[in-house]
Amino acid sequence: MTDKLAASGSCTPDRTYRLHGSPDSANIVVRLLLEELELAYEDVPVDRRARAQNSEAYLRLNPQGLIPVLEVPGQDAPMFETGAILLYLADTCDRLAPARTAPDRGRFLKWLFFISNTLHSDLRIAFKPHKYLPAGEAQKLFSEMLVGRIAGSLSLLDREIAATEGPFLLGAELSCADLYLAACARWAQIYPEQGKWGLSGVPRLKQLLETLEERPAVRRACAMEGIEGRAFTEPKPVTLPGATA
Ligand SMILES: N[C@@H](CCC(=O)N[C@@H](CS)C(=O)NCC(=O)O)C(=O)O
Repeated sequence: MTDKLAASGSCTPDRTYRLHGSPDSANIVVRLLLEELELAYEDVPVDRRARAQNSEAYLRLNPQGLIPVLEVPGQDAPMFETGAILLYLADTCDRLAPARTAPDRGRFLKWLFFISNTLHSDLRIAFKPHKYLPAGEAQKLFSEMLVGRIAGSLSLLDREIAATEGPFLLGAELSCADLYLAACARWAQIYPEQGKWGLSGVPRLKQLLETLEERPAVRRACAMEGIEGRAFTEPKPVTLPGATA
C-alpha cells in the first residue's frame, strides 16, 4: 500500500466527484473514504422524505432508486453499490486497499464482499422488514432472527480483528473495509426495527471503532452527515432534514 495520492491517473484531488446522498445513509461510507483520500467532491442532497431517490432524474443515475451514487470524473456512467465504489476509489488512488498482487489482497476482498453482501444486506432488511413480509408475528420473528444474523456477522469480524491483532480488520493497515464496517456497526446499534445490536462481546471491534472515531477524516465526514458525538461507539440517529423516511 502506498501512503500518498497517486500522481497520475484519475485519483487527483482537484477532480470533482459528485456524491448523491442523504444524512446517515450509505453515502456516509463513500464520504468516509473520500475524506480519507482527501479527494475533492460535491455533495448532491437526495431528500428521502420526499422520496427523491425514486424521481425520474435519480433513477437515471441508479435505476434501483438507492443511495448512494457517485459520479466519477472520467467514468462513462455514474457508479452505485457502496462496495464497488469503495473498491474503485481505493484502487484508483492506490490507497486504503492492498495492491492487486499483495498477499493480503484476497483477505481484503473476501471481507469487503462479506460486509457488502451479507452484513449490509441483512441490515437493510432489518431496517425495513415490511418490504419483505406483511406486518404481524412472522415479520417480528423474522426481524429478531435478522438481528441475530447481524450479531453473528459482527462477531465473525471481531474474531478476525483478534486474529490479525488489529487495530484494523487487515491488521496494522487501515483499509476501506474498516470504514464500511464502522458504518454498519453504527447502523446496527440504532436502526433495526426489532432489537438493537450492542458492543458488549466484541472488544476488538469496539477498539477498532474507537480508533476510527479519533481520525480527523472520520470526524469531518461524520460532521457533514449531521452526526454528533461518538459516531460508532455511542451512536445516535441524525435529525437533519432529508434523512431516512
Ligand atoms: N446495495 C446498495 C444498498 C444501498 C441502500 O440500501 N441504500 C438505502 C440507504 S442506506 C436506500 O437508498 N434506501 C432508500 C429506499 O430504500 O428507498 C449499496 O450497497 O449501495
